[in-house]
Amino acid sequence: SPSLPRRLRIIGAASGVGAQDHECEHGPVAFHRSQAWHELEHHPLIDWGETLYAPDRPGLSPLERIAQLCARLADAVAQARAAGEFPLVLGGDHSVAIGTWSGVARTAGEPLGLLWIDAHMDSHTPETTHSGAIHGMPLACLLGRGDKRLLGFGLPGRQLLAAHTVVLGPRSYETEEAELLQRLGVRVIGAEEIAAKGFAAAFAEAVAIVAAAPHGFGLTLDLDAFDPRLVPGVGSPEPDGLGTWEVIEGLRALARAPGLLALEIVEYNPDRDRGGVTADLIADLIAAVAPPGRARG
Ligand code: NNH
Ligand code: MN
Ligand code: MN
Ligand code: MN
Repeated sequence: SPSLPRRLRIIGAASGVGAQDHECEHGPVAFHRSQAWHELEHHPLIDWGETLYAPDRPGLSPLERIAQLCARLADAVAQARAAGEFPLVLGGDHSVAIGTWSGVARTAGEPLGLLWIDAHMDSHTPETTHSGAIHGMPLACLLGRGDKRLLGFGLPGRQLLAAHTVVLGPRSYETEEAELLQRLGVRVIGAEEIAAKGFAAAFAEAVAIVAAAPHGFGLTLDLDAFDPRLVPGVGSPEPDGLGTWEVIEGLRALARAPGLLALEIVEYNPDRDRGGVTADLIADLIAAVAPPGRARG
């Protein structure tokens, strides 16, 4: 049965410095100004909490800027949960996941399950990355592997239970990150497996694994998981990918799971959006997890 309606608090995390091009830093503000948000903002149980920015002081490295943003994001997420609200983080490049899930794990008091939907695996360490981009590393950080400056915002050690973490949808990755996930026992359901068994079956299998985590679980959705012909406004488009309707339907079902603690949607790049279709999708995804509420007026 559905858990009690909780207010959904959107927290923008306007970072682009974790990616090779920085355009995703405009994602949260562009969405906040979009027609799609304008139609959603009257929902009585959805509020825009705040938008956090990576500090811009000269002399800070990308990693230091991300570390400072993630520290503040972890606190903002923890505050939302302490206030009884359901945090929904909107990025920004995917490095912000380090802050989001550190904050959620801290309030849960134990490592979490996490469903990571992405065209990529985001499981490099500074030793294995080919690009140097920190948005290619956040899942490794949350599993306790990576630069120490990115590991201190949540629980000591790790924020996730590898046995209750699933990467769904990857179709572009490097062998080192695939090997790390395999070593740690993370289930990866790649694009080929999804094509073979169908999205609904793959999603159900992923949810069964993450929702079995004893202290709750989350979902992080990298918009590049979708087919860029349908969802062009992303930081790193990759050919092919998921359909939109199947994922919206999946989220509707997921929102009823009692253990779902937070949601994150990342890598929105408004500069590549066409006619606001990606902003429309973000609004549909938010509406899919929002508690039913009568619109005012
Ligand atoms: N694996 C690549 C890297 O390390 C791509 C990461 N890009 C993403 N991740 N958009 O979701 O840079
Ligand atoms: Mn509102
Ligand atoms: Mn990603
Ligand atoms: Mn990605």
